[in-house]
Amino acid sequence: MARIVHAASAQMGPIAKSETRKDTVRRLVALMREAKGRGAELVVFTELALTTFFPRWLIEDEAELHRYFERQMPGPETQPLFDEAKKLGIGFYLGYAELVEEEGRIRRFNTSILVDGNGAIIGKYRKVHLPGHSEPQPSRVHQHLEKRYFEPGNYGFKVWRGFGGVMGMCICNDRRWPETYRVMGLQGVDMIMLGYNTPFDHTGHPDIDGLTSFHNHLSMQAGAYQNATWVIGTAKCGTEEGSSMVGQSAIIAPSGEIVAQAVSLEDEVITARCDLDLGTRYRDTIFNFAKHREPDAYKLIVERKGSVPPPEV
Ligand code: ING
Repeated sequence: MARIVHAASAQMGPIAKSETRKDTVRRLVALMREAKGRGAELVVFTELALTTFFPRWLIEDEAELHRYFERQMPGPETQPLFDEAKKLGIGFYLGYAELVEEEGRIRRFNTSILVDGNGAIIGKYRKVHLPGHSEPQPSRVHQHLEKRYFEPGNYGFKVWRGFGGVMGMCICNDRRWPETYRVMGLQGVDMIMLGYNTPFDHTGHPDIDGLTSFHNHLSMQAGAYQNATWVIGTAKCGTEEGSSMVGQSAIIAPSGEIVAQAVSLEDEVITARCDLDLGTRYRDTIFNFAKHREPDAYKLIVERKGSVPPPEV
């Protein structure tokens, strides 16, 4: 029997610094209801979906910084989203800033969860690839201080059974790294969900930043095709506190084709009928890892993180 998932991506327009959790949860509930009304059983929200993208600022007061974080999930302010999901019978991916006490210390992660149609959390992921800097950069109009506010994720890239298939998660910058998709691809993932906050001025090099939209879809389409998986990427977009961020939320098939794409820079729901067995057909042919990959040929002796010895001439 065909494994069909009716999925939605719920793009968010700007979240102002002044918006409360109540405000953002209200927007998320409205998007969830629209997704359900259009037949979706799963809706993918974005990265850090409960607040403005605060890593654009240097925040030196710890109490102020921690106001952007969730100490419980669900907590009193996010419980209405879980309640609505259970009432509607729809699952969701949600990105948020996580503050926990683990191993005897306060730890902060850029986190996402996967919640099933009964409102139960079935998966949790912590962002591995943190872009930007840990110290403010004098030359930048907007900072990008994820390395200052979050630790790299310590869960790796896992997959979970749900919605009739094998589900995976990542967050924003993770989508630019082939390893993200491959580690889940080697686990037989059928659908990878992710949210992103992607400013147009990240590097400060106009020739690179001018390709932000192209690189956004290139990363997700390549990851989908090369690992025979659906990819759903949901933006937080528009001009948020002066920072202009790319939209283009998309639902991408294992063929690499974009089957649905947002056209605004506001809250917008897009949907698609995702046949998970399309991925199976690619995994049985072109990307039959067991038949065609040569792991022994890929072994590199990497002496230090990120460095590869020069080729022997
Ligand atoms: N944001 C951006 C992202 O990876 C970025 C950072 C923007 C990197 C543009 C490269 C180019 O989409 C987050 N939050 O990771």
